[in-house]
Amino acid sequence: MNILVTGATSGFGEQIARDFVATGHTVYGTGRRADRLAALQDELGERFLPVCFDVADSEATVAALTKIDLSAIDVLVNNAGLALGLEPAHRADSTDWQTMIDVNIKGLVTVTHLLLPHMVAKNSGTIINIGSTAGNHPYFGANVYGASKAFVKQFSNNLRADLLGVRVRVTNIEPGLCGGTEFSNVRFKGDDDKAAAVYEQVAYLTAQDISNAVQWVASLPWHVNINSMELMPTAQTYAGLTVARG
Ligand code: NDP
Ligand code: 8X3
Repeated sequence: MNILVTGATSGFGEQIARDFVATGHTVYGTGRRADRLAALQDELGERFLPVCFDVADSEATVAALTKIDLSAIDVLVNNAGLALGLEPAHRADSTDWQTMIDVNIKGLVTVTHLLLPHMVAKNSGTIINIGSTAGNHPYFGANVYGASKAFVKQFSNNLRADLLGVRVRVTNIEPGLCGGTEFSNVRFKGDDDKAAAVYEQVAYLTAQDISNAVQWVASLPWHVNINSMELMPTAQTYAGLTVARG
């Protein structure tokens, strides 16, 4: 199969790319960091094909992706995304909010809009979106990040509705706390100590766990559609409805 993985320069996307290549597939891996993509190609060989662009820039996204044969893509993994900040909404940075909307929502929509007509035309394809538990459960400081992942969830559901009668599958994977990626380093803008503290003494999910879920979803026979899959570390559970006293 030919797989397009956005955000393949680190974390989930890099592991997903590695695992698809290891199982004999061809991966088009995207990201802004050309050096990371080139290093991955050196390591993985000709079945890893770098496509470098900023998914927040819709013109750049269209220009980069229309250079490849989109009709050949069997699986799209919409993984590129980020959280910025963990402040309550009234103290959050407006630019951070815009960036999360640009990448997590607009970027994902732009890539999907490019790929979907090709999948429908050949009556075959799988779209795997990387949502989050943050799209299902509110938590302190998640404001626009969580809302962007709620968008991804409902967009996935609505794609399923529109694709009735077509052999194109859509899955929303919704991970909880997952360490070993750059997610918190990005969220805390390079404050690596603060990022590391998030994962202290917790048996968190890993990029391998998420890649395993993606590989499984993609490997199922065409008549099986996993609508959504929420994964949490056993050590994590629902936050509960907290109250303020006094
Ligand atoms: P990483 O920060 O390790 O990876 C994020 C990837 O997204 C990178 O490859 C990055 O590439 C890419 N990306 C970010 N912004 C852009 C952009 N503007 N244009 C192109 N690519 C971009 O994080 P994770 O692997 O942890 O996260 C991957 C996805 O999983 C995200 O959507 C995240 O929201 C989601 N998620 C993460 C969880 C976690 O706990 N880690 C849990 C639930 C969901 P580059 O910087 O080179 O552009
Ligand atoms: C990433 C998981 O809990 O930081 O989406 O929102 S969380």
